[in-house]
Amino acid sequence: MKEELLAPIEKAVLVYINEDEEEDTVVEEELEGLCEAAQVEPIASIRQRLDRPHKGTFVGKGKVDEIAALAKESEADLVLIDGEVSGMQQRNLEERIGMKVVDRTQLILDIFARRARTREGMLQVELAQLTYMMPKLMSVYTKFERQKGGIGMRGPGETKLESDRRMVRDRISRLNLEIEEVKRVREQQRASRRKHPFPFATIVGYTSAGKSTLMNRLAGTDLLADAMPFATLDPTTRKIDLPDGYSLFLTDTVGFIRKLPTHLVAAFQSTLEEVTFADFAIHVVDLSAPAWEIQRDAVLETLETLKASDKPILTVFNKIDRIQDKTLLRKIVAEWENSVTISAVTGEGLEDMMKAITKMVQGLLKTTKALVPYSEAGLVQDCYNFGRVHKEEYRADGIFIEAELVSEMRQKLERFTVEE
Ligand SMILES: Nc1nc2c(ncn2[C@@H]2O[C@H](COP(=O)(O)OP(=O)(O)OP(=O)(O)O)[C@@H](O)[C@H]2O)c(=O)[nH]1
Ligand SMILES: [Mg+2]
Repeated sequence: MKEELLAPIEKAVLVYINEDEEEDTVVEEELEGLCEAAQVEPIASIRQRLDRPHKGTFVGKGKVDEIAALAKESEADLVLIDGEVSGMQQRNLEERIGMKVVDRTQLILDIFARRARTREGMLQVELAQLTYMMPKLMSVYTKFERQKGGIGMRGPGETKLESDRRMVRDRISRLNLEIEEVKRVREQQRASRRKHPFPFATIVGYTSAGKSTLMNRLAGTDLLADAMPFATLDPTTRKIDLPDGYSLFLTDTVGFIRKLPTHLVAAFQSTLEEVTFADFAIHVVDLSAPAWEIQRDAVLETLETLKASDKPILTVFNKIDRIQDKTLLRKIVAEWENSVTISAVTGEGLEDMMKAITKMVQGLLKTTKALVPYSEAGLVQDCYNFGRVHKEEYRADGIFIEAELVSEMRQKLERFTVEE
């Protein structure tokens, strides 16, 4: 954290390119939030409505001159383009503007680089940065990139960006191998969690929706909850207790954003796909965000990309302490299947949410009756640990047990099940 505070704040001219005027506020607020998280200070902005980027310079030629003038006049350190700029476009822009040019993808990668704490996180960030820089490295070696680091150049990959293409390619394949290894460990962890036949859920949602705040409330954790985007990068899993003796393993993980850069999705596959292994998802939506519908849909689209859209979803509309019009809440819950409204901060609505989660868990459990031999008494203990026991009787021919269990645990008991 310390070096972050010491890092110089870079001043930027922001270039907006969204076509739809109605999205202006959303797009502006989002880019400003990303800037804050990357310690970039927006000092001026300019806009061009682009239905598609210009081949050579991304924005139109006249606009490039305007940007150059504005950047010079405002004494900016860099120009930040709210889109994905190709290597050639970036080089052309930098030459004509006479300043470092960074795009939205680089900005997001930079934030991820700042946030990465675990080895897996760092490996994934470096892979994303290198695969993104690779085509650019080919010819894009401009004097600005050679000069110094800063936004778009930070992170574990920083020094490597100076090396030649072949070295970068070698590094990418080595990273892929290392990530494979980390992935294997993660899969083993998942498998061993599966040995504890618990229901699993993952909290998903747009960045800053309140996922970690909710996790802290439910699991008593002390995870960083912060207004800045991408406060959470690495997943955390905890067991939580639900009403009536049910329980659940819950994971808090990285947030999503509109147009999540494809390089990030590819590199962060193993973090992002945490949700694909869950029994169901808890989708947290920040109802106080003016663009909550756009955010909700962006999350649903990302779930589709991750092939997790067929999971059962409990939608949790959060931050209702900021909503004056309470009739709106009832309307939303009525319209949106399997949803609740809460405030993770005040605790309002949490009881209903717990009931809704318990119902999701109950949906995963089935009641099983079994007569377990005394030699296998450990299985009975498992029923207590991982399920909900209704009845236990010590009989001459074994322990009779009646319990609500997830399918993995039911399979373990299959040999001994009885009809009664
Ligand atoms: N008013 C209000 N603020 C909330 C509520 N829940 C979360 N917040 C605030 O929203 C901001 C983001 O919360 P986080 O819990 O970090 O959100 P997140 O979804 O984990 O975000 P990332 O990990 O960055 O993707 C913080 O400033 C929280 O204090 C709520 O119910 N009401
Ligand atoms: Mg978080």
